[in-house]
Amino acid sequence: MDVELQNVIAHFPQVKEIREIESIQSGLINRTYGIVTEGADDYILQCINHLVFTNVELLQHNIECVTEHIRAKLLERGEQDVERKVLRFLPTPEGKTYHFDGAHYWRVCVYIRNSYTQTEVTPDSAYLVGLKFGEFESMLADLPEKLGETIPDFHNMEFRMTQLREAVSLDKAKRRAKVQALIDEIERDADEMCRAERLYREGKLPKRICHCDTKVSNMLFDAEGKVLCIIDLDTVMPSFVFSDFGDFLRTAACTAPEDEPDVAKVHFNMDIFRAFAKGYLESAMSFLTPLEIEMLPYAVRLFPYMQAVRFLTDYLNGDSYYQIQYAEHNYVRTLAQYRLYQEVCKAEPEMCEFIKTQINADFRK
Ligand code: GN1
Ligand code: MG
Repeated sequence: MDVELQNVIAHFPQVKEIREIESIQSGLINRTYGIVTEGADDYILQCINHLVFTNVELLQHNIECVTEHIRAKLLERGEQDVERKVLRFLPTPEGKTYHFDGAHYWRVCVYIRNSYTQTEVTPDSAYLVGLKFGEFESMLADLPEKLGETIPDFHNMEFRMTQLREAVSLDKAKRRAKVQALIDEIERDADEMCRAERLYREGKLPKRICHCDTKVSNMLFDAEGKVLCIIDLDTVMPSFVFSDFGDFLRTAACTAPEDEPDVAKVHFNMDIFRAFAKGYLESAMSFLTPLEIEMLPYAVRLFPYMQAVRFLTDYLNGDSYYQIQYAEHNYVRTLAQYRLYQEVCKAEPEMCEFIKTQINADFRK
């Protein structure tokens, strides 16, 4: 067994009688291991990528507040099997939920027994996922602690435009000429796509505690396909609810991968949209403001647009943020996300219509 890992685990005294430590492939950001023990509980060990999450103290503080709050809510409403419905991070003897070994930050959480992840989305699972992310936000709506931004300005569209404009003017990788027409197109919609930030400054749109990485793979399901628990809490922070709504549909309702080279294959799947929106509204309607609800279709446009801007920025900067598999990968990703944005724009009237019918149906109850 790896001695370095064993030394790290020694700082989490609850972990005893280790049988095996295995490397787990999950996500591109943190390094993850499974710890199998002779005892009742197994564990997940993670090395936190502190180049992406520069303030680990704040990150773990957020996660502690969120998991404790959700656990208390689940207990209060008499939920069964609570330990499989919210993550539990182990304390070190110093009373922290992470250990710094001089170079790396580590944390351990209890492995949730008999849980499974899914990668494909069907309308049935999209409905359940929508219900669960809405419930997640709803449970955190009265969180007494103030959470910080684990990645400052993560989903701030004005900030993402500033980064793009900087990349355009520096033109580090000498790729600007090739993408100038696309930059011009993006600029045409920039003002409109930064609308949420303006409404926030005017006090018309709130920020709430959101997950900010809503993917179906960030949920654990039980053997019957019921959602158990939301995982990957690193980006839980104050944001517009648009983050959770829009980013989920960006990946789940797209008919092609986010780096599809043939943009003709990129379409927006309205069945997934309807199922997810129905579930989300069922659990989130009670706390959303009318403006937040009205702007949900806008959120669906915002995320492919923002992702196109982020990929294009990285392309212009010479590919320093996103891992690439081939030279033009970020360019291909940009075009696919931009095509998705255009497809979503076409679907906007239909989305608005659907949201309206959902609200009316709710009032009639
Ligand atoms: C990154 O690594 P992953 O897939 O969880 C990025 C997201 C982007 C996504 C695009 C911390 O997420 O914001 O939407 O790539 N996460 C970070 O594939 O930048
Ligand atoms: Mg992630």
